[in-house]
Amino acid sequence: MQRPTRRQVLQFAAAAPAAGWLARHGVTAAQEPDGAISVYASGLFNPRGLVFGPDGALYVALAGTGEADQAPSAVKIENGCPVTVAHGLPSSRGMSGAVQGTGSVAFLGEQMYLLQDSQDDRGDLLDTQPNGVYKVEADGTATLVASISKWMNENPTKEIPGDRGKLGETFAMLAGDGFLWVVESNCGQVLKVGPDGSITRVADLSEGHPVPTGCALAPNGGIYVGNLTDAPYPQAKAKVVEVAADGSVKDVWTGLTMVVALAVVDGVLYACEMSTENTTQRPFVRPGMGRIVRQDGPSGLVEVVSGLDFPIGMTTGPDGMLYVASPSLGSDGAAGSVLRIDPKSTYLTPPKDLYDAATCPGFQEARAALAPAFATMAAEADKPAATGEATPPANSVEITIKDFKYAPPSISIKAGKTVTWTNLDSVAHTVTAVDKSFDSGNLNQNQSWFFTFDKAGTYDYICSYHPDMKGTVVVE
Ligand SMILES: [Cu+2]
Repeated sequence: MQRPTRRQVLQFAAAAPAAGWLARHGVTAAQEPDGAISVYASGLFNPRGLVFGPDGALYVALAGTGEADQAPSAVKIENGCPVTVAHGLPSSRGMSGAVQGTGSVAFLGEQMYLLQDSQDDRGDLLDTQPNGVYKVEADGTATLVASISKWMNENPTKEIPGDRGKLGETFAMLAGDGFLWVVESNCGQVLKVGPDGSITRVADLSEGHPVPTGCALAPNGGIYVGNLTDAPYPQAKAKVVEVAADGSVKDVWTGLTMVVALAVVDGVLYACEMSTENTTQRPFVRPGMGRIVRQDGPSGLVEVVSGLDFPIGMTTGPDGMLYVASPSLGSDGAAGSVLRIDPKSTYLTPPKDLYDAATCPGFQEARAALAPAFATMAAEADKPAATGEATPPANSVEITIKDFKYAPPSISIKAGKTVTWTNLDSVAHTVTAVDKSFDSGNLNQNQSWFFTFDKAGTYDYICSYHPDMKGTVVVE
């Protein structure tokens, strides 16, 4: 099929800016050009970062099953299916139940490196298998090269987020010229890690908790870095910055949403958005709302493909195609895949039978099990916010939520009293009883929620997004 000219693409963009929307609402999209989107690999346990190795094969980091088992940490794709090349790094469950484990793979020459990204709160791993860079040995075991968890604790960023955990969130890794770039998401920083284990901070991106995520090489020795934003992942508030080799930072692409990965093809930037049009109700994201977009001006974009289920990793192949790993949520099994997508496409949507021919072990079964998990997620995200029309009694006890703290953190009240929490932070929080006896649900900025305590007792509560936020209500 002949490629549309740039003018035709622009005309189509002007005529049908909501093609993704049309597809989601059952309106048939135009015929997809043959080969514009296809399944390159399947049967993956929570695929994350991916890269083509020096042998020309695709390597994929796997977060695993969420259990401390022997699922592979990284695989090589052969004939569309995974072959284990590294194992032994932990897999665990992170915030919102998402599986976390090995997050990225990169090569310096022939040597393979993995970036471990266990759930930030796993302090028990600090001295044994911390987050950081590991070297893959000939027998497939992984040896620690640089503990980024430990280094972060000794070298804090300018701002420390309220949800700071003990390990950090080592989200993405990319091979530079003789060293590895690492993006740490929780505090927000770009690091250089040498094969000798040395760690240097190139840029401190901690201000305002942007949650930097995916990266791609930029011209002149720097990198592009996208950001996720904080919950509830608002529309068009994410961006891509360029971190130059000297550490200076400038915006290069704004107006994006929940960016998790970047790629450059023929000098043009592409962003992978994990989920768009997010809601204000946990888990905020819904399946089928992920997309790949192409830069079109400093704040402009053209949709390459929409309708993806939580895409999380993206790289370019030697063939100039985009390779996209998904889903990042919803499965503990082998439901993960890598799609091969023509970057020159516009307004693609995955055809319904896309996965029918994928036969890697465990894939079809795990994919069938995704449907109910996805349906639950979508229903939760679309539920109306917990805060209703009702107003608390006039003698309610007030607690504010500010700077990731409940103030006052501990109160004593008589049975029958009502407590009202008001979130003054720009990021969302919750008021969630540790024993699950009450839960505010999502509280956006300036939203309030109240609860009447009828029974004596000590009620410990946390923010379910930021479990380090703790409060106590003692009812006498
Ligand atoms: Cu919070």
